[in-house]
Amino acid sequence: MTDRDTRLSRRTLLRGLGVAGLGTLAGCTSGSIPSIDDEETVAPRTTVSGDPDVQATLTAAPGTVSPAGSSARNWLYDESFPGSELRATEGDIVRVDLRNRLPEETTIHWHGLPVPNSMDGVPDVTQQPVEPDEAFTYKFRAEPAGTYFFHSHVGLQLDRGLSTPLVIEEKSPHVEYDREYTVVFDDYLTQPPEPLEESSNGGGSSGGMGGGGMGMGGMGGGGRGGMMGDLRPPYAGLLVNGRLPADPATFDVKQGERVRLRFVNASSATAFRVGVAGHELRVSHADGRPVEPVPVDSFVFGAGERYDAVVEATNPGAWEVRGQAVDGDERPARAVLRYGGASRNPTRLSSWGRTLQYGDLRAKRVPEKLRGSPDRTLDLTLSPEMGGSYGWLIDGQAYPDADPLQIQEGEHVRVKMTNRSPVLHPMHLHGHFFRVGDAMKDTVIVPGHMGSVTFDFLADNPGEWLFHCHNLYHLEAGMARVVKYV
Ligand SMILES: [Cu+2]
Repeated sequence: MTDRDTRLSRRTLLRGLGVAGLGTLAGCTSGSIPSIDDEETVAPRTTVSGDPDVQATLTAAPGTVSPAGSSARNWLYDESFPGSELRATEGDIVRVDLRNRLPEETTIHWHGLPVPNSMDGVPDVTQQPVEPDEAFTYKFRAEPAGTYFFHSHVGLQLDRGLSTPLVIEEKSPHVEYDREYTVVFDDYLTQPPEPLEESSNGGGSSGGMGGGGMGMGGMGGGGRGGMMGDLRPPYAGLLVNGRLPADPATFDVKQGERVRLRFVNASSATAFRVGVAGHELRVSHADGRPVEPVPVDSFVFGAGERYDAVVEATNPGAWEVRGQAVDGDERPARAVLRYGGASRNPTRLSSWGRTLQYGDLRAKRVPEKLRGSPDRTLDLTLSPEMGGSYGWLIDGQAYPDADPLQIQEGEHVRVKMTNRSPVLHPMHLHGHFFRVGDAMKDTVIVPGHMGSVTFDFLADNPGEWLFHCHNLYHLEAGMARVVKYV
């Protein structure tokens, strides 16, 4: 298959004074509230009218993927895996005509993007699913800028390959860079996905959670976590931009360039620990939202999370971009950051170094109304189903047989999640960004073993929005609720 690495060479202007000023402010106290900007509050999204600035026709159909000599029948958008990146500039009107040539119904969900509720792509909640040989038009305004992806929200279709990166470019980025690449991590299933059952032997296994200091020692397979944990589909490998480690994607750079890497975790069931050998990562965006740049050596992200990072290309050679499954024993996903003239054989990552923590993230802007105490607090327990069947519950209920979480427009809503299970859950809220710590995100990992995470959001986008675990198999087994404006 063709190399789908996205290349874009560009030089952007830094609004230097503003950035310096915020940096000083942010450095004052840890835990202080970042700069407040009322204008950043996302207004309710109404259906957009007018001619589109970006228009695409997307055909969902069976196709063949063949990373590194393997071959699998899959379901794809426009026969690409992952799909060919869709790009827009912030403020653009985007129109996508989906044609369903699958043997089943389907939808598209624009992950992270607060679109009008009717465009959100959740079957039987925001739309009737699109039947085979039928079509559906999605139309929305591309804002705010950020790194996103879109995917089917029907059943386990995401794990068949129906996902595509979506980049909305800023008009005025807060970081400078000369070149950018989109780096999509995924898990690779070569057979049709099946719901997991307690009796199934998924092939991978389990174990602890994302935050723990998993070192390099346990790598290279063999190390199945012994703890009671999660089932895992029988993945054939881990991918970067649709490629297995034996035939890695290559990101060419020139010495002296600043390279923006847009990392997307488009997997169905894998949290990745990611690092680039020989280089520091200056994390500039979390789930597409700008943050004060924070230098780290590595980060962990769960299914549905995104990070952008700027790498200074000051260390010539060929270097491994590595993504190790936190809870799987597959060979790590890899790509190559390659300077001109370097060999294709990269220097391996030798240490994870300092790993990004959520507490390091400081959003450039947080809505004014998320300061202070909430109008409503939802206290939710995440837990496995007891009694032998494979199921995942939010507050004791399994979607779709679950009560909606009711909120009212204009409220400051707080959601507190406690994880009474041994595995991590990347929890995702549709239609809104939420504040977690001092970051604005749309997906957040709740660690296992009584891990607890609290986020706050402003109820500013009326409708019915899914709130769910982005581990597809947990979602399919019930780990979702509808957040309903009443
Ligand atoms: Cu989960």
